[in-house]
Amino acid sequence: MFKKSLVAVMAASAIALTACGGGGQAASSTGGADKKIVMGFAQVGAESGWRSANTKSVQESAKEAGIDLKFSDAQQKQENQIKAIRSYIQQKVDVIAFSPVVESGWDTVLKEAKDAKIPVILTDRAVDSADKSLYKTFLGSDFVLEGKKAGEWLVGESKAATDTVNIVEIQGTTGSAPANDRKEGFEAAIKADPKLKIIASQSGDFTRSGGKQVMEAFLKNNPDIDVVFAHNDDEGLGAIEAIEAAGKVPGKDIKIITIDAVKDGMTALSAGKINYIVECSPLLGTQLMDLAKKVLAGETVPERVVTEETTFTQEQATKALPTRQY
Ligand code: GZL
Repeated sequence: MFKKSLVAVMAASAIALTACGGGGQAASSTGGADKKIVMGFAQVGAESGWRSANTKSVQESAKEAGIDLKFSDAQQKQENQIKAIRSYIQQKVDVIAFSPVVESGWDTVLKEAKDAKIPVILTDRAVDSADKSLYKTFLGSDFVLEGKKAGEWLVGESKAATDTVNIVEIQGTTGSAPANDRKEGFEAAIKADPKLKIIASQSGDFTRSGGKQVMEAFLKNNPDIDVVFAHNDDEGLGAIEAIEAAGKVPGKDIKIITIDAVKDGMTALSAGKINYIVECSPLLGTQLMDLAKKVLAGETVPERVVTEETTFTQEQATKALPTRQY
């Protein structure tokens, strides 16, 4: 009886060890030769169509790459992301990847990962840590360029205007890299035309409800709005609801520029309710898994990997919609 139960206990603990993944330590039944990479991924939340598409891309790519993915949703709270990263460190995963909800406040937990010899990959959003050794690479869009593209389109559209063009800005999550950088790029671009004026700017937290609430307030306090610059499609879609409720025609009475190019945004663009969308691709999963494998194989990876993306007018959106992946 005793002998049997001892064997059972030993077998169980071997399975537990393998399942935990390793940070390189856990043994596998074949001595590590075919040990699956274990990745801990701390996602921002599920705040927008973009985020859902990004989560799908990460999860599907992990499966295709044969990587065991541990996934957490922080409901857009930094403390939840930090908790998740700490739990991945305790579980001794092989690699940690995350999209920092805001730019600041990461040095301590990233140092803990470094001390535990677990490499970290930033995906989608950046951190403002001065110590670049805290992460292996940052894979994501150039948000300043995205804001610049949005501003440049408006400069082109406003050439014939004689009066001031009143712009309201619905910003993304306060303190996030996309919100900071898109604002910077847009403001730099519209400097080219002194007629273009941002008369109000407030965060809609990258959500549709946030965009609607902010736009309702803008409409109440500013009788003469010409343009909305929304930091993502979801805020722009919320703004459309508020504009229509106020009896105005979105895309005509008030022009709308957004960033992302998710299906719902592209549908509104194709219908003429949005006037221009700057693409921000959420399909980062395949590149993320490739980078993780390279990092764990000890290969050098670029400090920065910028994702490819384009822009869409109404006509281009109508053409692109049928084959859009997200
Ligand atoms: C940008 C990403 C932003 C999207 C939003 O890479 O972080 O967060 O633009 C999303 O839709 O919520």
